[in-house]
Amino acid sequence: MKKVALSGAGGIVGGILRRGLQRKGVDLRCAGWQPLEPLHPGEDLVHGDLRDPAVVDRLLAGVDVLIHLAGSSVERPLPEIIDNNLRALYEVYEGARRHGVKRVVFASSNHAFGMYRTTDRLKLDAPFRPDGLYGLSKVWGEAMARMYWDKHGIEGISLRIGTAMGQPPENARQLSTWLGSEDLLQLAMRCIEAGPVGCAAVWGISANTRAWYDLAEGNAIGYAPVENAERWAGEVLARPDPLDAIARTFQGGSFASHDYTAPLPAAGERA
Ligand code: 15L
Repeated sequence: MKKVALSGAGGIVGGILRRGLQRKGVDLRCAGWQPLEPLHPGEDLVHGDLRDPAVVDRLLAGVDVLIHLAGSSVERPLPEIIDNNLRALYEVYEGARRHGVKRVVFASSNHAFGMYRTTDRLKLDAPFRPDGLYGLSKVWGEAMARMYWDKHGIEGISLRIGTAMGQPPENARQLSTWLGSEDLLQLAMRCIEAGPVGCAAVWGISANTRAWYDLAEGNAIGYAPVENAERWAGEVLARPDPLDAIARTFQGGSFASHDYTAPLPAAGERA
């Protein structure tokens, strides 16, 4: 049986996967920045700062697949993004080399594409258009996946996660970006179980009617979402939209409007 490590297990997405993957019988080691309360006696847990190679060694010894969620998950000042999302990821990949980890699943984000308009529809090979420093760090992460596959033969899957909060969509934007917990778990299981993938990217959203991404083109791991945010469209759209005009123009929402200084493009104007 494959040994799977999960970093960032103390976060929202991490918590859903920690419980869900163990329920499915995955042999899991979970890591958090802070010590994690065991879910059952003998749960395989580590904690610490992933910029420290000794912590990375404890996380990756004997591991076949790493699901790497750890890092800053929102827009933060540059030094924090560099430490948590660039340096820590580098240490994790170097640890993957030392320990012969076969596959790294990287939590990328829709924010690597957040400056596309909400009227745009994206394919998997769409050029990056990050909406801030956090989105930029995901471009770094996807490029690392590419390099460690090309130079070191470590398989990489970049999950371009939309909105996965373990709850129904809250606003109009999330009707496009939502990822339900059942689909999230299926996505993680496909990342563990899929045959050879080399270096691949997957849109991490549910089968949303209003998706901005082309799910019809398929993906290398056979992820086939079954949930759909549209189920909540009536109640979501009956509420006032909390997003401002800039956040409603770009796919990244409030990440795009944060520190935005250009003139707001007119509807239909090409950028
Ligand atoms: C993300 O990548 C963030 O980690 C999360 O906090 C949400 O903002 C999500 O994207 C989203 O776009 O809704």
